[in-house]
Amino acid sequence: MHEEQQDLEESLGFAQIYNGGFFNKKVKILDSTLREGEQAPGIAFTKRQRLQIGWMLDYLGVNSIEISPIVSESHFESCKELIKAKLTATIVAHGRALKEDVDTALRCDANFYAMYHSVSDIHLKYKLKVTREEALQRTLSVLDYAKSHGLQVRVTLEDASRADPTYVREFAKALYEANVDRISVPDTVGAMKPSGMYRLVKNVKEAAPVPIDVHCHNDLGLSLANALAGYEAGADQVHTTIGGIGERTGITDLSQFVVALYVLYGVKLDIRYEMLNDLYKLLEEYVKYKIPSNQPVMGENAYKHKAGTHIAAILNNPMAYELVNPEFLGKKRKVVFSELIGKNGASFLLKVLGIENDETLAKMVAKGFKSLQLGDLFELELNDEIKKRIITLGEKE
Ligand code: HCA
Ligand code: CU
Repeated sequence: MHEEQQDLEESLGFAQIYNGGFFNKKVKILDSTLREGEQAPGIAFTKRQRLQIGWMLDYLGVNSIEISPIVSESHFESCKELIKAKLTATIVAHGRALKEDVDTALRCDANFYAMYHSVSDIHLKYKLKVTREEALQRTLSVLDYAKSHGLQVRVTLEDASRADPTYVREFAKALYEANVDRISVPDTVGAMKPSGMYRLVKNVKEAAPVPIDVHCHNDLGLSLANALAGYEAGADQVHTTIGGIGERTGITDLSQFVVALYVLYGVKLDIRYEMLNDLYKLLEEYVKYKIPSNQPVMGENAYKHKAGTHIAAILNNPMAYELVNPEFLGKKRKVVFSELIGKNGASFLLKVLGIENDETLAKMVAKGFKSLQLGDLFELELNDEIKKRIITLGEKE
């Protein structure tokens, strides 16, 4: 067994038994920061920023980068430039099921077009004002148009999660028979439980044996769980954005998905995990949007340890309170000194400062921290340099 995988098994312990072990099936990542991400309120990229994000995503190793050339002239040019850059990732031009949008994608020199058409009755009735039959015919005719112009085509069954399952099957089957290359199964308003997402993907897969994408919105905070359920059901590609940004509360977060896949499923993708931190910092710089500190995986607090008992344990083995080594993601482990420091934390601090100490002194310092009542006082990065300064560790609490 691979050494890293063994570490993972140790960090998961018996959780593996409840989780059912590793899955070991790779999956592709389509990042939609430049399309779905820009639909997030308050977020707009410049052309230079779109290119920079595209390059970084490509270097990170995502399989596809989605962008919509139909939004504006600036988006059109960004899409065209990204295609011209000949990145390793496929540039997916996203647009409506309209011939004019296919023409726009062609003018960008796109090879891959992703078009969306609603399939739920609520959308057909109130958004598009068409019947189910018209919706299908319209989509098939644009699919045919796009294919006849040499494009590879993905069709998104928008609002699939709220649509009639029988109609979804018919729609998917017709697309398959018309040679669609991929079908995207979105949970457009975040209406799925993980078990529901699993069944939805199975439903589409049974009707159309083509590669399936899943695109999960986070309206109830389930976008990661639902993307993983879709993956378990056999989806071949998952949509993500940096920071999970997107329309309303966004979609599955890129870092959370790839890290959950690694930790819980033992699946290491061909991506540069250690670059994730830089990528997230880049987003924060461009959008003046702070990744919330308690956000899983990339939040600032994710690898900070504060309670005295926790500090004592991680000094012996960080896995006691961490599933993943922060360095793996380009992040740092930190210790927070506060009134919760406890005698082990106090002893550690004294040693870092070069002060030999015994239990009495450590207890006095811990008491001093407690009586200050000033909350968090400072943080220290727990790196090898700091560790070297410590001679002995971890007296009993
Ligand atoms: C949208 C709809 C979409 C499309 C997803 C996809 C959704 O905002 O235009 O093409 O895979 O959530 O249904 O983002
Ligand atoms: Cu969406």
